[in-house]
Amino acid sequence: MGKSEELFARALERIPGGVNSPVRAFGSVGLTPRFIQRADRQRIYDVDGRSYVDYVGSWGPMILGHNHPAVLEAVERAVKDGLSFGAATQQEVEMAELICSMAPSVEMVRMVNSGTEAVMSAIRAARGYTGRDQVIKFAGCYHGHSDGMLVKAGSGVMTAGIPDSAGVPAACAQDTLTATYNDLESVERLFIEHPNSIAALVVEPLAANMGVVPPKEGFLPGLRSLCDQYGAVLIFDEVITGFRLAPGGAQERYGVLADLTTFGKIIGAGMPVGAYGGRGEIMRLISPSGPVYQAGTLSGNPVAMAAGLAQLRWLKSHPEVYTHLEQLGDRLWKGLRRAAPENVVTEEGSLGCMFFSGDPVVDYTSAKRSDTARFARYFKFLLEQGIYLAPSQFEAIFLSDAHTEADIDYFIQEVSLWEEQDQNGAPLGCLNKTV
Ligand code: HOZ
Repeated sequence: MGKSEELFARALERIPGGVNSPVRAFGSVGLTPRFIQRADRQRIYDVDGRSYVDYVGSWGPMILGHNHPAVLEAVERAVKDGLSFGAATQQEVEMAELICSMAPSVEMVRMVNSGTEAVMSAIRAARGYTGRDQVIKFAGCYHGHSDGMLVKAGSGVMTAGIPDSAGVPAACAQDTLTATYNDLESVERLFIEHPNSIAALVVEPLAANMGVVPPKEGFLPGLRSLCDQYGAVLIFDEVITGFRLAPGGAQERYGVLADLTTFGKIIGAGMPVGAYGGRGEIMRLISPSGPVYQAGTLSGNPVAMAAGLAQLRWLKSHPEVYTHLEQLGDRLWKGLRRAAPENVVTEEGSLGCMFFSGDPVVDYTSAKRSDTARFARYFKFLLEQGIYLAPSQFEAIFLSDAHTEADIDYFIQEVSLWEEQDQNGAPLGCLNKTV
């Protein structure tokens, strides 16, 4: 038994499911999790001495790779000044100014501690602004684990095949209306049925929690018009796409502006951070300037702000990072299509994924058609060859500026090898190879 297995056995005794977040459990791929000891640039290292090229990047925030010198240096400096004050700081003002300068529709912003908190708070702001209760979300989009958002959610709940979480009061779930991603008619129907009671429509502008599902042409502008027509607040959940698809996120890339936007871990460069922001008219309703209450002792934590400021400043002043991410993405997505032509590769910039189904993937229903047993075999093979993907069909491959063309070519080569073996029903490669 390796050290990871030993730790997992111990963890199962004291932590539900042995993990602190379900997608880490490797349950859907029939394995036990690798316990990670350290990371550097594009690689992570487990407690058994194995190393992997990391395509999870802490689920997105490590866009510059692990241990970027500018981020590390900023954190080291901040730590010496104290870990938390629960008081106003200069860094959080600078962070708010920086976010507003990068995210096109954000005039004011409030820091929180996670993407879940950001979405929960943005929805409360939208309800306070409109005086309405109902919210539209899309099947397969994931907006964290607050009560109202656990309806046909993506990510871990989709991986576990849980359509609606236990423990969510019916009263909370009944204010959540579910539409079909990439299907404007399904949205319009809901607005027609509930013309005066929808406070907000929340959407991942590029869905990245049911695998990666890009918006069809016209979908996001259509959502913008419907929200304007019916007086609902358009919330873009950019926890995954923010500062990644472009310096101004999906809104810059697709040219559609939201009223409110939620951000997550990428702002903290790996530290626990989230934020929500948008039009001043709505954000001024947040306490203490308005009646919508939302608070947090650790919000705007100085060490997290130092890390995030360093990362966002780097991204803002180094546009070549985005060029590199596009080039790496282009190379990988094209290569995967060549290596496994009968599958579907969906992608946008530095985010993508492979579905094991021949049909186009445009929404929750088509995403769920993927052969997850095949995904599990692909995942296991790649893990054994030192390539670390998210252990679920319904998560994205995240590229970072620290990845190299050689990493990408290795990935493609191994997928080619796996594909050949899997098609021929041959045994998988050697177990536990250290790369
Ligand atoms: N759900 C997020 C990724 N799609 C974060 C991973 C997690 O839940 O731990």
